[in-house]
Amino acid sequence: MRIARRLVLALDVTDARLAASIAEATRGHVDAVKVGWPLVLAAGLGIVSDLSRHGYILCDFKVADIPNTNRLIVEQAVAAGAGGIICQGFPGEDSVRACVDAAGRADVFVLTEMSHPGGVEFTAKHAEDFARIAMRAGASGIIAPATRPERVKALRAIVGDLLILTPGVGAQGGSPAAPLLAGADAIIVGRAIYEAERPAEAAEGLAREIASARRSA
Ligand code: OMP
Repeated sequence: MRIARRLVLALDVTDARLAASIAEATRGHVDAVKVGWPLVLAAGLGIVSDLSRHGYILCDFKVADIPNTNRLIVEQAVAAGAGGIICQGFPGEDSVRACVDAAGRADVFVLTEMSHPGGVEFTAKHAEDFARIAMRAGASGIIAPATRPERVKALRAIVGDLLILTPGVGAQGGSPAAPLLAGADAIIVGRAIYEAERPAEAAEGLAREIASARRSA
């Protein structure tokens, strides 16, 4: 993933046409569009192929199975046009490595600590281990919580120059600037953009906040 705008759109809408129009309207403001189960279950995997003609698609399938099944899932996502895939770290290093091997030139991002309140119950306790697995398995990056910038900082110390993408901005209460100042490469934003009356303006507003965070860094 090429980071320039430091913003990833989480396109969690369940209407293919709406998805296409929001992706198109916000294209100039985002580095990638994250497509997950809500949209793929509603519109089919073909939506990944359609959207990938216009930019980088990060398939958020939170792949979390035995190595062979992970491989099969990642192969399907890459064949559909995914530029990157999100997997879980908890199934272990062999499962993450299977994703990386199957991804080929596509990126694999390992989810570490989740951004929602329940993320502290289990994922926080093992987030550092998941980050180390990402390093050892050759992943491109990790997902870390924008809602807890201090955790982004701690995870940055582990992953060196791997990419860190941080969801939890806006609807989940995180600010755009804090995770970036803590060491994240980009923020992942869903509802604050796709539920806005004018998604392009919402993305533009975030871009401005990102730029001012950069200036104050
Ligand atoms: P909003 O809360 O609407 O901005 O969406 C956040 C997006 O990031 C959703 O697609 C979530 O599934 C995803 N996400 C989290 O919110 N928290 C996490 O810990 C991990 C993810 C993710 O893997 O992308």
